[in-house]
Amino acid sequence: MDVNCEDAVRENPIYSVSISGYEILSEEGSGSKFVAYTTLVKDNNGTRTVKRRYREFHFLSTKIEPFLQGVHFPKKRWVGDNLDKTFVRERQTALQHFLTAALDLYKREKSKQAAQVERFLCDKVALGQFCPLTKASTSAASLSGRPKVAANRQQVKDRRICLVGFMAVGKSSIAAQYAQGNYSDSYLPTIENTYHKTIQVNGEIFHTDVLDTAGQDEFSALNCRYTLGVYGYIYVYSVASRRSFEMVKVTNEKLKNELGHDGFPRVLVGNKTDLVQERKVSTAEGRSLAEEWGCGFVECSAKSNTNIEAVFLRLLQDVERNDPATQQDREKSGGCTIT
Ligand SMILES: Nc1nc2c(ncn2[C@@H]2O[C@H](COP(=O)(O)OP(=O)(O)OP(=O)(O)O)[C@@H](O)[C@H]2O)c(=O)[nH]1
Ligand SMILES: [Mg+2]
Repeated sequence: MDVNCEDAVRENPIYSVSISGYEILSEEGSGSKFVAYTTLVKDNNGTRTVKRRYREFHFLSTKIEPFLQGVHFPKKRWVGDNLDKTFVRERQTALQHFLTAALDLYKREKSKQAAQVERFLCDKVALGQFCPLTKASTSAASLSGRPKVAANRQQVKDRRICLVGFMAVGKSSIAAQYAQGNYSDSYLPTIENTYHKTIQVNGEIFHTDVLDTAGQDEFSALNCRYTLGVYGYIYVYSVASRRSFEMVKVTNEKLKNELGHDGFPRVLVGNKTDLVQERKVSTAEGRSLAEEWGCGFVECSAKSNTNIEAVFLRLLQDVERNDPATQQDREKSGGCTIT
C-alpha cells in the first residue's frame, strides 16, 4: 500500500526547527546569485534539511505575520546582490526568531496559518532540494536533538540508505551479504525490508539502516518511503542484464524528479561479476554512466562477497561530503568557504 507523502508529513508533528547556515547558489539560466538558508526540521522521521530562499520566508511572513505579534522580520534591503556577509548573517538570526515564533504558532493551533507553517517547513520540494539528515527515529535522543553517543562516548551517525534497481539484480543479496554476511542462491522477490549494521569509516561510527526495496520497472511509482529520511542511494544493476542497466537510468530520472535536484549522493553498482560468461554490460559502460552522473561506481558480486563493503563505504563517504553539518565543521576548521 502506498503512503501518501502529505499524510505522512501531517501525522508527524514538527519538534524543532533551526537555521544551520546558508549557501550562495546560482540561478539556473540567468546565473544570478542568491542566498539559500539551510533549515533543519525535526519530526518523527528524524532531521532533514530544507533549503529556503529569503523570498520564501517573506512569502510565509505575509501569510502569518498578523498572528506573530512582536516578531522582528528583517526587511528587504539592497546590498549588492544581497550577498553581503554581515547582512546575510543578520538575516539568519532574524529568520531563526521568526521560525521559532512560527513553530510556536504551529504547535498551538491547527489553523490555516499552522498549515502554511507546516507546508513551509516540510515541503520536500523547496528550492528543489530535500536532503534528509538522519534516519526515521522517535528515540528520545533524536527528538531532543542530542546526538547519539556510543559507549566509548564517540558520536554515532545514523544513515538511512536505499537500494534501488530492477528485479532480481541482487539488491537483497547485497544487503544480506553486507549486514549479515550470508548469501542464498534462492530467489524470493522482496516487498520491502530493512537491514541494520554499524560500521566505522575514517574513525567515525555509522549506524546504517539499509532499505531494501521491491524491484522497480518502467511503470513502478516511487514510494515516498524511498525518499523520506534517506541519505543516499545504491543503484544496482546486474552486469548480466542489459535491461537492468537501462532501468537504473529510468530510476535515476524518477528520483531526480521526486527529489527535485540532481545533487544527492548515490553509487552505481554492477552486481553479479561472478557471471563472467553471461556479462552483457562492460565495466567501461558502467564507469562512463557513473562519470556522467558524477557518482561512485563499484562492480561487485554478492555471491562471492567481492566488493560488497566497498559499495557502502563509497556511498557513506559521498554522504559525508554532501552533509551540510560536515561542511560546516570543515569550514570552521579552516576549509574553503563559498562567498
Ligand atoms: N551469480 C550471482 N547471483 C546472484 C548474485 N546476487 C544475487 N544473485 C541471485 O540473483 C537472484 C535475485 O537476487 P535478489 O537479491 O533476490 O534480487 P533483488 O534485486 O533483491 O530482487 P527483487 O527483490 O525481486 O527486486 C537470486 O537467485 C540470487 O541468488 C551474484 O552476485 N551472483
Ligand atoms: Mg529483493
